Amino acid sequence: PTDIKEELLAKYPPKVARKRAKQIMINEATESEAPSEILANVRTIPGIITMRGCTYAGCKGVIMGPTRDIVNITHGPIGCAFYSWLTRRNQTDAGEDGENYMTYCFSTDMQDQDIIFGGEKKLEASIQEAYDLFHPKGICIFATCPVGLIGDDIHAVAKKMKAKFGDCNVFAFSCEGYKGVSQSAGHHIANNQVFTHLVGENEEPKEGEYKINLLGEYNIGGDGFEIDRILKKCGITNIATFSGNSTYDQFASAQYADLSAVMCHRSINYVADMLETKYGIPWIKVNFIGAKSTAKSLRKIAEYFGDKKLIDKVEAVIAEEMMEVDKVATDVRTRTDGKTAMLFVGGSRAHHYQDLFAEMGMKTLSAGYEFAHRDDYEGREVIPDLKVDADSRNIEEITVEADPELYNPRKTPEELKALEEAGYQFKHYAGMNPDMDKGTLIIDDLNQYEAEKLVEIMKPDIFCAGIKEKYSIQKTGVPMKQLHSYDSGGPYAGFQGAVNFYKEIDRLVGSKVWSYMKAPWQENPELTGTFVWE
Ligand code: CFM
Ligand code: HCA
Repeated sequence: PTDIKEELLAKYPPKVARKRAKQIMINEATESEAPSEILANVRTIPGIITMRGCTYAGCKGVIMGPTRDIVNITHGPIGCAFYSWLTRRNQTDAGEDGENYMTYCFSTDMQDQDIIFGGEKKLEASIQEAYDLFHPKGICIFATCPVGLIGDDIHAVAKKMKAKFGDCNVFAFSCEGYKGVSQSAGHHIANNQVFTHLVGENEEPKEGEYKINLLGEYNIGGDGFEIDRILKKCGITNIATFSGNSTYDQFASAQYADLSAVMCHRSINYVADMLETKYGIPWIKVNFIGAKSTAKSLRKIAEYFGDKKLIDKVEAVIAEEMMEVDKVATDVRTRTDGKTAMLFVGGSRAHHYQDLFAEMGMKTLSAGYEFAHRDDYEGREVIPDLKVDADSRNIEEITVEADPELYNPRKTPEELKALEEAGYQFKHYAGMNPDMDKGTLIIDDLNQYEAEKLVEIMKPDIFCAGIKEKYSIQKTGVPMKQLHSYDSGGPYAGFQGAVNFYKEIDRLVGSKVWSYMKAPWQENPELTGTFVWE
């Protein structure tokens, strides 16, 4: 691995190589020159073709995108709205009320004159138009880069319109694309505003047994539907999913859950903390990617409630569901055992999906996140040591206090202690690194050049990333699976999802088609371009 790391860095000028060296880690490295910590959540070096997206994408697309009954208006040039319109495969069930605005693309369509003279009036008119047409429960406003540069006060406009309507919650997000170093800043901006303006609004308590919130699950490819199916079968009530297949009312009722189960730690861990501080709801980390992880997560939820009825039900559901899972896993393993994978995805899937590959007997050679923070690699223990820089300081940390009426610790200190003494871990995430083999390569903010180089050197049986990586990897003759959009497949979460995944990966790594494929320049060397570094 040290040689591979050096080979990856060899092409860079010294200054770039020094910085990238801190973002490429040999797991549990003993070599003295290897860093014991990874550099993450820092700016991408200009000129490098990153896999990352922008802060607006993280806010409007990732967090707010999956909520169907809020009208999301992009304040900016039309491209920002158009290119973030239905590009994530977050599915939704429009429900009985049928209120679903996801299929619409709302934008103020800023023009040159709005940039010069200001866009607030146009924004106000757009909010009015959306309200008159749909009378939604909520309208959200998203700032794009030019809005921040010209200084439109989107929050003042939102406040004014909310007061004017009286029956529609209007609030805004200062999520200009450049606001942070990646999508991650956008998650934080979105979640802060949802917590401030929406969570807790519903004054009518939610009924149900074993009430949980599912945080950081976005229903990509129907993952949330499969998780909901399993939870329902176990008798667990899901009050609110943040934010897959969610509604305004779900966010507004989150204070009524008795446990927060966190899937994607990166995009939402601070909301779990805020729910605990304000309402007394404890949180645990779960993972529904992988059949074994799903079973483990269900058991963890059941253990929290500690009710024999639930514990027995969960065991019965696991036993029933695992029959099909085991049957398919045993079959595919005859072909997939010992094969290798690389995973480079946003901020949690590069970790979670290793469990699915492990169930198929496949090894992860190298993995990394686009924009996760050190705690997602090394575990939450490092949070107190995280360096605050100019970019992270730019993202607001909101102060939350116990709600004078609604704060209610769900467990007594004695109950919590008893659980912890039995090995139960609250607020715990050990990160990706401990789950990876010694000597594997962990790389933050991988780029186009390094992706191709890695594949060339290590020749994995499958490479997992996003759409920007897909075709360049396929041209190297290695099958590529998108773990963002699932290439139109899915769900991959839960038990049925695991079965879907095994079958698809089995087909992909077993296919002969890749070995027959030659890129034009491999057959006609004269088409090869050579870049000379001066
Ligand atoms: Fe969390 Fe996500 Fe992900 Fe993410 Fe994303 Fe996504 Fe992702 Mo694409 S919230 S960090 S910002 S699990 S959109 S549903 S697939 S990069 S690994
Ligand atoms: C985003 C969304 C994205 C992009 C996926 C991809 C998603 O980052 O804005 O690059 O293929 O999951 O849709 O992560």
